[in-house]
Formats: sequence, C-alpha cells, structure tokens
Amino acid sequence: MVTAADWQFYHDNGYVVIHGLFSPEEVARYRDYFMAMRATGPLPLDDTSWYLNSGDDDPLKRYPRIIQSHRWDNVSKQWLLDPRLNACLTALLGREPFAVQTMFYFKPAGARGQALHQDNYYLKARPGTCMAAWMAVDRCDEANGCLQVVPGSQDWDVLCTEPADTSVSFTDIRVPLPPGAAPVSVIMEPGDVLFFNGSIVHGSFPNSSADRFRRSFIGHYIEGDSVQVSKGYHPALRMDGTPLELEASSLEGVRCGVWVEKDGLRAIEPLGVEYHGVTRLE
Ligand SMILES: O=C(O)CCC(=O)C(=O)O
Repeated sequence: MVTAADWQFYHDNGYVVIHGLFSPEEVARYRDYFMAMRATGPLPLDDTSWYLNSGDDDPLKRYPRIIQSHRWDNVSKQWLLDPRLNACLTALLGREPFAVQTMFYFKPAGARGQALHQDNYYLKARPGTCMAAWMAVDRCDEANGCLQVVPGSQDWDVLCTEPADTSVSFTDIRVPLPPGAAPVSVIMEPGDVLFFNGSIVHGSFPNSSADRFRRSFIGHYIEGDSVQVSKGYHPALRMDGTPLELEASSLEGVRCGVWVEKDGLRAIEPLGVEYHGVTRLE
C-alpha cells in the first residue's frame, strides 16, 4: 500500500497521500452513516464554543464536527483501527502506533476553515509525535476548502501561536511561518488518505463553493514508543483495540518556540509554555 516512492515522499516532506485506500462504495457508506448520526441531534463531546465569533447562521453550528465517536460507536472504532490504515501507519512510522482520536468534519458550503496549526500542540505526544490519517469523503479542492500543508515543517518544534483571522478560520490562533515557507493545497478524491505527522503545519481554506460539502474522517495516532499524551486523548488504544495506560501530560499548555535568526539561518528557539494563545515565559 505504501510504495518505496510514497515512503520517500513522506520522509522528505512530512506528508503523503495514499490514493484510493478506501473504495468509493465504502466512503459513501461512511458519508451516509455520519450524516444520519449528525441528524439525530446533540452527540457526546459536541462543543460549538469552538465556532467562535459567529452568529446563529454559522453553517458549522448546524454541522459541528463529531469528536471521539470511536469511544461509543463501533463503526468509528473499526475505521480507526482498520488494517489498511495500520499497514500504512506502520510502514511510515516504522512501528505500530496507538490510536487516540476520531473526528468527522462536515464543512458545509459557507463554512470557515481552520487556521494553520500543528497537531502536537494539542496532543502533546512524547517522546516522538502524533500522526494523522485524514480520509477525504468528498472531492476536496480549493473551492470547498481542501487541506493545506507546509512541506518540510515535519521537523519543526511546536511553535508559539499568533492570533488568526476568525472571519476565515473557526479557530482563533495560527502558527507564524518564516519567510519562504508556504502552504500547498492537497487535492483529494473520496477514499484517498493523507498521512502527516504532528509537527506538519496545516490548515484549510473556507468552503466557498455554492453547495458542496467537504467531509473528511480523521484518525489521530501517536508513535508506538510514546509514553505521554494530553489528558483528553485517553484511553489510547493499541491497534488490536485493547486500551492502554499512558501518562497524561502534566503541563497546562505546551512548550513552544519562536523563529529566530542564528548565523544567517532560521531556527526555532524555546520561549515558554503556551495555553490557548497566552505564553508564560520560562
Ligand atoms: O479538516 C480540516 O479542515 C482540518 C483538520 C485538521 O486540521 C486536523 O485533522 O488536524
């Protein structure tokens, strides 16, 4: 499933798309399943306070993302632990990971995107980092708000954030990019899966299409030698589905750094501990 060329691309760029990992029929079943689940009303862990600075007409309030459904829904759990995802993750990471999160994004027409961020800012997996498997459920392009990634950011430490433009992002913080670094769009077809590590800076455009959803089903994993992950991601699961005891990160926030210039080169220097946009210097 992961060819030598895929492996090389991932190690050079920090992300790779595996095309057609799930069939169009399977993806259509997931799409219909989660649309029906969303229509049943409020679900565990729904939290529309994420959708900041918006009125009642915010499309994201009608279609909030579904979070951690694998904890109570077997279809979600089976997908998170699917042997095809496990085979790709194991090939890319060099050993089997642990699974910690599912998210189903609906992103209807008119919805804002998500500002540039690094997943390990939230997951705080240690040692090592986390990894996403992001499955396109609809065709994803620039018009309906595809994902954007910053190639080469896979080796960056976690960066302290700056305020984001909440007219185009439902989150209010973003990662500052150094000169010369720029996101690229990842165009995907239903059933394609994008893998990227927890340092990769990524985000998405608003959905500016007239009437298309940009749905995606996302699994988050942590490397198989991690001993620690943020409190909200417990219990972690082994890929055979058995739960696993890990330490919860004791930090209220995350250690982050800032861009500095050293000997004519850009580097990230530790600054302090950030908790939701506020950094306490260390
Ligand atoms: O799907 C998106 O728009 C953003 C998803 C994301 O950033 C993530 O899975 O970490």
